[in-house]
Amino acid sequence: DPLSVEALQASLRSVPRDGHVARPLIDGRALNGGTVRELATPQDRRDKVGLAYEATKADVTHAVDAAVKAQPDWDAIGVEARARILQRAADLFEEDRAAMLALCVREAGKTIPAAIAELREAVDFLRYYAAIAPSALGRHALPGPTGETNELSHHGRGVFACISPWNFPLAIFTGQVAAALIAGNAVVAKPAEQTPLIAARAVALLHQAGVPVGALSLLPGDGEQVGAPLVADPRIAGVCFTGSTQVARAINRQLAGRDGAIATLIAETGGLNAMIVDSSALLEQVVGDVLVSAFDSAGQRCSALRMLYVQEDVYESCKDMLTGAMAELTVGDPADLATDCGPVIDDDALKLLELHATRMPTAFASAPINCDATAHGSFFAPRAVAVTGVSDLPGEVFGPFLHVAPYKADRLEGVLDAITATGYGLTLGLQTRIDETVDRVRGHAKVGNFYVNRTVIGAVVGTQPFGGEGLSGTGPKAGGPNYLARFATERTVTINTTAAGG
Ligand code: TXE
Repeated sequence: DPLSVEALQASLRSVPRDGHVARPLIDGRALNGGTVRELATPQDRRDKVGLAYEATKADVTHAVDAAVKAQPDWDAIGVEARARILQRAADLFEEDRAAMLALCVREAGKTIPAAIAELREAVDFLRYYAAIAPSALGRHALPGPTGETNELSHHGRGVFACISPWNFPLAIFTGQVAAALIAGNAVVAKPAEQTPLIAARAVALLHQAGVPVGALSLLPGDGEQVGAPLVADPRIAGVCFTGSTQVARAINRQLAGRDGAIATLIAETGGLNAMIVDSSALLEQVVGDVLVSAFDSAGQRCSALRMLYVQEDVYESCKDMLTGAMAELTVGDPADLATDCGPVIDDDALKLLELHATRMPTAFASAPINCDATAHGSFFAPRAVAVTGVSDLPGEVFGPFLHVAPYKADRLEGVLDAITATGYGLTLGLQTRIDETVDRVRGHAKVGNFYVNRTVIGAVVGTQPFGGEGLSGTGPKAGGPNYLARFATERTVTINTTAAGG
């Protein structure tokens, strides 16, 4: 089976370990850029992956020039033609899986199963948007009086800036770009500075599939040098952003203050996600779900579990079971199939987690790191600390760090209020065997994705469209039926069919 984990692991070895390059790619031309960034694996900084030639300010302007020029033709070919191109891109992504997976593992420090899930999600975005776009963005006749016809149609807004994070360097990058493109926009994409290589690979395949080179440009570089000037360009009609709440705010302010069109902002940001476990829950299952929710991808998911509330009568036994299970986690080299939890993205992320640890009580449970791995990589031992509640957290803590608190059964609404009071509203989990509790929590929770008796991560395209409220983002949900409409503008055409010569 060519898709088995073992077969993929073998084919990964055929991909060059070093020498990958990302350059500003504008109108099909690969440019020299300005700053050069050396990219190494998060698991071992001595292990180089490649180089990024980062875009200059002039490159940003040229990319928008090319996009403005290419957009009308791209819009005019129609949604069915664009859908065929995205389907072809999905095929190419699947054929290129060894290289894509190798880059996810080496550039982003993903474990092999996490890399496979990421590639799957990227392909799902391409296929799902291609499948729904013809009806979601098609032409519709509207009812009206005799003597006239009315029609509603969708068109690209113009040029979209797609600004993506490092934690899903392939899936989120592809999802944003695919949505913006299929709606008829030209795209200037700025991947996270930590993960431009995988983005460059994706762009090459999208071009090969038939996306015109002017309609999709790539600008490697960081937020300040490339992201901010891109957003500041008055010709940008919309920004699709995933990342921190703070940067989403900065982009919003910048869009509000600049000249040009009133731009659309679609932002998917952080979370302070909780799970509530009552005393009817099956604790064996709870512990398994908690480990995956909190520590998969080293906790670097916006959906990841940060705050576990356990009803007081099962609190101590739940902690004991969690302690035992965490000691069994394998933390280390993500390329090793036995690894449950790999490194965090870089030393800045590591320092933030270490700082947070100094401000929290001592961990009651942790997972041992494979010692060979720590010396040259950004490894943080997954841990669990006891707190009084979510208000003890300073904000989003992005890594394998779980906070646990007891609650009294008659304080369930109080717990939900505390979660709401954080301002974030992304994922929430509930573990219970009482239906009435499901209804109570469901009626009270202000979150985008509510999960019962399972993990809080998942977000399967087309099945659990993903996105939050409040500090967690603007909506609509990625991978859902209403997402594409935000990338398009609507036009009506009314024709008086009784007019002379008409
Ligand atoms: O995100 P940033 P970072 C959260 C998480 C993490 C924190 C910082 O809490 O610890 O954010 O991570 C670009 N104008 N999440 O620094 O800075 C930037 O180059 C335009 C949650 O990686 O928000 C990158 O491409 N663009 C999250 C993208 O924005 C700017 C995933 C995200 O970077 C910019 C990642 C600017 N002024 C981090 N500044 C999730 N929801 O999954 C930066 N960028």
